[in-house]
Amino acid sequence: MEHIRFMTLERHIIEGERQHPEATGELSALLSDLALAAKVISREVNKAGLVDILGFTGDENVHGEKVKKLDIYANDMMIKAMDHGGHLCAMASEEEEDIIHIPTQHRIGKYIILFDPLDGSSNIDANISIGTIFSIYKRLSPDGTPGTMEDCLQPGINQVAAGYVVYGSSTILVYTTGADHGVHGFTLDPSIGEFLLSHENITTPKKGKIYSINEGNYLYWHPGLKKYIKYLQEEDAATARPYSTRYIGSMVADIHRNMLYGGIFMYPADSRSPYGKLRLMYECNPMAMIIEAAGGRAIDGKKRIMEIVPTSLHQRTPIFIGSAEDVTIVEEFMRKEVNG
Ligand code: P6P
Repeated sequence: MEHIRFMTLERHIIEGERQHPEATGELSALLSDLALAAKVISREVNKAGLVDILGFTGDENVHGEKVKKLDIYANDMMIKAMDHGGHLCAMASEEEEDIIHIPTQHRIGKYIILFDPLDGSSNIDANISIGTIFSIYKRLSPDGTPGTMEDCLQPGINQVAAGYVVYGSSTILVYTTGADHGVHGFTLDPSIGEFLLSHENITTPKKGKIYSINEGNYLYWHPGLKKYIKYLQEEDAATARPYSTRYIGSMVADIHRNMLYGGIFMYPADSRSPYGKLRLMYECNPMAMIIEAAGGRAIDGKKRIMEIVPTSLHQRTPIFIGSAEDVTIVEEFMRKEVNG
């Protein structure tokens, strides 16, 4: 009988920690606290249609966007699950203007976490997959002191861990602690409340046949991008064209699918939004760490997402992310067009 590995997320984290001789167990404990938040958020997301937490709160978040109750709930759960574990010196959230300090009664740790508690929340009422995205760094400021904005504003190459949770037909948590330790996916079994290893060592195909972009913005795109999309729509069996277009409007779900099947997700800059829409620190950097660890690429159109030196917590960046060859082709289309 095939030996089924009953590997829980907690055991996987601890076994992964053993591969890091310098590990103190703090990162493992932090990831476990995160998993608890994901379980609680998953429970609420999966019953959102039944409980009166749908609909707009009437409030607006720091970006002036209408906020759904589940956004606030997810944000509160993330903070409550991690603010007392003693592993963090501060946090930052898409839902909060400034950094979130650790309450004075709790021990201050050596990590920083930045997160989007519920990305894609405009899809909640239509029961479309949404997600949580997180990015973890080691602090730069002296141990024992409150975390600082400088601790948060580190380039993506400094991340020590990154991951996301997709609340879809099932709840899957995907994380990496770096390319040399791979990307692993865990599916929540709600009957036992455990995330079980379901996708070990995820590697993304070098080239795919799917492209994901909001074509409604076509008029405003860079000319090289227009040419690239038309190129994907031409017929050429040797290069698997025409590609299929798949766009859920939920970054985590779109990128998760493309990482497994192959393909490219794009949220470009355009003439109306010079920096695109997606946030560098808690959307693009963590997704970039994961896709690179899975063998893919993530650029802003010119350079690696993870090499962008951040200047503000909520800054946006264009992003082209997915199968390495597909990202390289669109990069070439845009370079040629600029240089003529
Ligand atoms: P558009 C969801 O609101 C989100 O932040 C991402 O999850 C998603 O990829 C993107 O915005 C969709 O934006 O402009 O295509 O609706």
